[in-house]
Amino acid sequence: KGDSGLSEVNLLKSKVSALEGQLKALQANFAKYQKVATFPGGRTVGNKVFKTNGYEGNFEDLKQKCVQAGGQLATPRNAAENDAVQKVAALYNKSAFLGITDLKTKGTFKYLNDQPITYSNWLQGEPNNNQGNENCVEIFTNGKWNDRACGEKRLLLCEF
Ligand code: 293
Ligand code: CA
Repeated sequence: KGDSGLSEVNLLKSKVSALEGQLKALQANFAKYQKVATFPGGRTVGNKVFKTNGYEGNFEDLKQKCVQAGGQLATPRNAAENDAVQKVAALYNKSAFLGITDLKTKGTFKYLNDQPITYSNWLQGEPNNNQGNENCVEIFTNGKWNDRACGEKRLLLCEF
């Protein structure tokens, strides 16, 4: 099995070489589509893409539109993600609704998967549940958060 072992190694070498070429081409093409995805109203943080299309609607409308597109409402889970969402909102000079509410557990804000939030960036004095009717969260163009009535219209900003 000396000879057949060698040719098997050579076969594998050529297959690895072909895969290396395919991977390089795929990486270049992926880099191109990352640019497409983020121009002009998008930002990436790691593998997450945040994107708006400029549409405005109430919370339920925006939530549905993100899911329809294969994503969900933007849900910044750390300062880097919050910065990215802030930059997209600032591009349009509009506040956006986040994927966070206290609709099910009044007073405790949770992600749309019902887990309690582990990162927040509330403006001083927020959340204040103004008029007892603020169960959604808007992010201002400065990146700070405010609880706001879910029926208000805000910028669509999804994550993928
Ligand atoms: C009140 C007091 C304001 C505050 C506002 C928002 C509404 O009107 O200072 O900016 O509530 O919290 O969401
Ligand atoms: Ca508020």
